[in-house]
Amino acid sequence: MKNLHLQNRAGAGFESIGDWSGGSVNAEGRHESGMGVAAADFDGDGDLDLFTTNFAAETNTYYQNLGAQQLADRTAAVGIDRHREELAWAVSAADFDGDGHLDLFVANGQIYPQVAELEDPLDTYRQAPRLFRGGPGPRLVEVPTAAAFGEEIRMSLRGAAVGDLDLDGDLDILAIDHRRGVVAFENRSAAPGLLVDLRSAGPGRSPLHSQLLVATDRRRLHRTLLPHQGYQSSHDWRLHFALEPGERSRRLEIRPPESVAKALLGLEDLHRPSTPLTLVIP
Ligand SMILES: [Ca+2]
Ligand SMILES: [Ca+2]
Ligand SMILES: [Ca+2]
Ligand SMILES: [Ca+2]
Repeated sequence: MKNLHLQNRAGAGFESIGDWSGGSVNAEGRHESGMGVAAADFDGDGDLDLFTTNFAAETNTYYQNLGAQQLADRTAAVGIDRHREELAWAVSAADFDGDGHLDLFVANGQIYPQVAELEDPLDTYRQAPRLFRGGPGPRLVEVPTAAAFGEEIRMSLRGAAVGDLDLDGDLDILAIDHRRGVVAFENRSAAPGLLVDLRSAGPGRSPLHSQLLVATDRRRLHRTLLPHQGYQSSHDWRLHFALEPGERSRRLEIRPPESVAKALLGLEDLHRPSTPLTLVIP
């Protein structure tokens, strides 16, 4: 079934644009069986790119946002065109190892326990979750399961929420296993970042969809407050930033969704592990 890419016509409803935006099919022109979706500025140009998870026998798909409502399937270019046999659900693009580059977490698990009777080593009910590490280039490099999760785990995961559970500045994961219930993955990367807690001044207003930009001496990092994504999950509302070694932050800028107004804040050094920074949007 094709993905729906809907453009908001600002009070005039939504227009389905996936047939010409490129978002309704993959690079092979095929419709996929979408399960979850994550939006983040993966390529660092300021707009939101998309990761979709798909059913067994399909890849997960990365759509790079080219601007002008055009999406390009760059799945193979970023290196996630593997593990087609896995059935994926939740997905999150976040900087789990705190090196300044977005990584990717994918929760996997079959829906049919009967696949165990097939005795096919590739088609199993319990499957490994996957963690891919981002870098300065576009490639995502898979972290071996035992290195990523401490052991060769196999689960049947569904939803997953990402947030700093233990308040040490790095992002942990709470996932739902279909049989075992909640599973917590504590992040032990020991590379904390800064968490920014956006609040709105006054009742009836929300910081949702606000964008935070951190300008450093090397680049510009964008994070958008979109906590409701992945698969049936809601993440930590605090936005997480981490920088490369030696990188220095220069400025933090808030872009509320409903206006072009900007709030500027000078920021000396995001490398300081600190309590979350609370910012109130005027
Ligand atoms: Ca982008
Ligand atoms: Ca990273
Ligand atoms: Ca943590
Ligand atoms: Ca930790």
